[in-house]
Amino acid sequence: MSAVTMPRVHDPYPTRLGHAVAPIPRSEPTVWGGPHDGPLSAATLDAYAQAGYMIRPGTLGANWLPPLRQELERIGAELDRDDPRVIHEPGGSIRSVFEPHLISDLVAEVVGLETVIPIARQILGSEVYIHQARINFMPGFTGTGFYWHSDFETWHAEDGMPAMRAVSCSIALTDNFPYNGPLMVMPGSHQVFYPCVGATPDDHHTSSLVRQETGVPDQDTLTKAAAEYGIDQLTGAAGTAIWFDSNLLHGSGSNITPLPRSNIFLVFNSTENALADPFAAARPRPEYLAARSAEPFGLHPPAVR
Ligand code: 6CS
Ligand code: FE
Repeated sequence: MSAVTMPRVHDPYPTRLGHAVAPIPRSEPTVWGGPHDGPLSAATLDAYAQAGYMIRPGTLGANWLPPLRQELERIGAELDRDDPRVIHEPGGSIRSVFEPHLISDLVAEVVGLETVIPIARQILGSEVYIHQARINFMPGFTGTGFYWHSDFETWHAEDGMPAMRAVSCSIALTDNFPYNGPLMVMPGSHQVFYPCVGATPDDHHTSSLVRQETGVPDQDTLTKAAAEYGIDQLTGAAGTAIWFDSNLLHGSGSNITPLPRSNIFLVFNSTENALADPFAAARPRPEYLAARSAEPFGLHPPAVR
């Protein structure tokens, strides 16, 4: 038999196209587990499935915050300026650091907390692994936001994530006020996939993590989505987690206040949703942006030394 590449049978979520395509209804559930699979009640799971997000204050107790803030500063200071895992703001300050859970034991401990991993497993109804982790530092005065996007659109197109079976957990390390660039979401928008126009540029990830221009819905689409779903602004004290579906439309504005806004951002994917070849990019992104081994997190505790 000759070695031909078989075309993909059918992509339910086409994107990065040459022309506009109408929105596509989601074909899989938002919540995959039930009330007996973890700490969340049926009512909480229902509310999450409806809105596509939920807010969990006290995910990190107050005792965690000072050591974690210190750890973040240490990580930021210790990593090389040209380490690819470090993303800078246009003005030069650090915007994000990827793979913090592999750099810091303390951050790895956060992933395994009882207020974190059982929720990821319950929502996704399976074992889970970290698809992507980052620390976002939004400095005061100069922090820039993230334009409206669905994470799943990027993970599907550029990382080859097959289904919407991933959930993000953003844990605030500083207070989120309405005025320091907090997350904004369109509740309910996770039920629709918005195909985006424009092919993925080569090495897109070197620019998209500072300013995403490919893989974002056009203004007309966003106007209609905002009219249909409205916009919620998510504020809360340090230690609060925001859980949101991989396909929820979200973004944030800039932060010109003196108050920085930093968070630990963990993306859990189901071990049953392992990455394939990218659906709309020439090659997969690096491992620090999209882990390609779907080993369940925490099933094999490290051997006692
Ligand atoms: O690249 C990522 O994986 C994430 N970051 C951006 C700016 N957009 C897509 C996704 O949320
Ligand atoms: Fe995002």
